[in-house]
Amino acid sequence: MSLDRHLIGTVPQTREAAVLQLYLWFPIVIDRAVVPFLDQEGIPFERSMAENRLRFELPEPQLARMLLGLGDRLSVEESMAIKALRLPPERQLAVSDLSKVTSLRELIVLYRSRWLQNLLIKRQLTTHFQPIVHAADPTRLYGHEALMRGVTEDSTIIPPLRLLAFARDAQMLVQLNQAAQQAALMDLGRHGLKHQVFINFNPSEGDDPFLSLHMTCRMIDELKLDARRFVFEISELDPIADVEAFRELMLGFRQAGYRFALDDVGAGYASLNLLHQLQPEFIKIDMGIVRGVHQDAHKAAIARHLIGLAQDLGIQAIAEGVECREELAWLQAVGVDFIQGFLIGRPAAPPADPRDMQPVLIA
Ligand code: G
Ligand code: MN
Repeated sequence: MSLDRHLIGTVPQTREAAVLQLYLWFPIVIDRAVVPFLDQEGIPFERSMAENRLRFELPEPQLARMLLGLGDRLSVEESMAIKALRLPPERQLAVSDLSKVTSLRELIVLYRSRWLQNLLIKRQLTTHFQPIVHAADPTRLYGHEALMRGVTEDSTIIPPLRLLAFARDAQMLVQLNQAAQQAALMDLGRHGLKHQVFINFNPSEGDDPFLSLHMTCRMIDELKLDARRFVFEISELDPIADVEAFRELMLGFRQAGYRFALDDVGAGYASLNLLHQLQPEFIKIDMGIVRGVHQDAHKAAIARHLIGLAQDLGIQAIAEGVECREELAWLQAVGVDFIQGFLIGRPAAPPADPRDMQPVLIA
């Protein structure tokens, strides 16, 4: 498939010696978080107190695991302050090597990119689907939100935030999102889902915000799926560079039958502007406002006004993160259109059927 070639074509090939030496120099004292981690993981190292330096001689896979672990434990600032040098095994450190010293941060980014490239090449992405139901009858399914997950060889599920953080570091957001959207379309068929599909889409990735969307729509065409089933969720957590251009591009997709939702409304800073600028077909009210809405006068006022605003503008409102019956009852009374949340079903593959929830929802 053409999309595959695009994906793999962008992955640089690398070849490394089996064992590498690594030097790490610490700015003042060797970070107290680092040594306990190395001990706990049983990673051998040689320590020079005089130079505030650690030296490792590790097989590359172990080196990679260590660098990923350090990446999780150190802040960006900390890893930038630590100097790093990789050398072939048994090579003595020479003055000429000093020009090759980088920061530990650079090495972490390099190994994070490799890890992510490997995941994409092996297609270790899967999709969990979370039901979105009609508020007036929560046993009636309206559609599903497709949520990306990584899945490693030993079936460990990797949360999307980790994948996105690695992809941002590696400047691979476009590839990751495209692969996730591709996986979502395949998984949709695998589970025989027939309703609406909400797909997350991040407009601030890469140079062309619509590149991955174009690819996804081409695949929807190729799979002979109905464009009117698809809603693209625009996250407003990252600012959109050129809203005017963005809105014009949306037009083409709308003419083909696609619809848009503004995601996380209430959590960002520009949602009200984006409402009139982008005129989405749906808003998704952020779970920060929804959770406990029945017992918090401020959240209640905000939610009521957002839902009223949506109604005035002819936009359908989806409440996200509904976890208890009291929240559901409050939202039904105020007239929200759709409900999503753990009360109805967690993201899962295959997704829970809301008809099985009847006793909980009606009691
Ligand atoms: O921002 P976005 O709408 O894409 O967020 C969806 C995320 O919210 C998913 O990762 C999902 O696991 C999580 N989520 C969905 N429903 C609930 C809920 O009822 N409670 C909590 N705490 N998280 C939820
Ligand atoms: Mn979303």
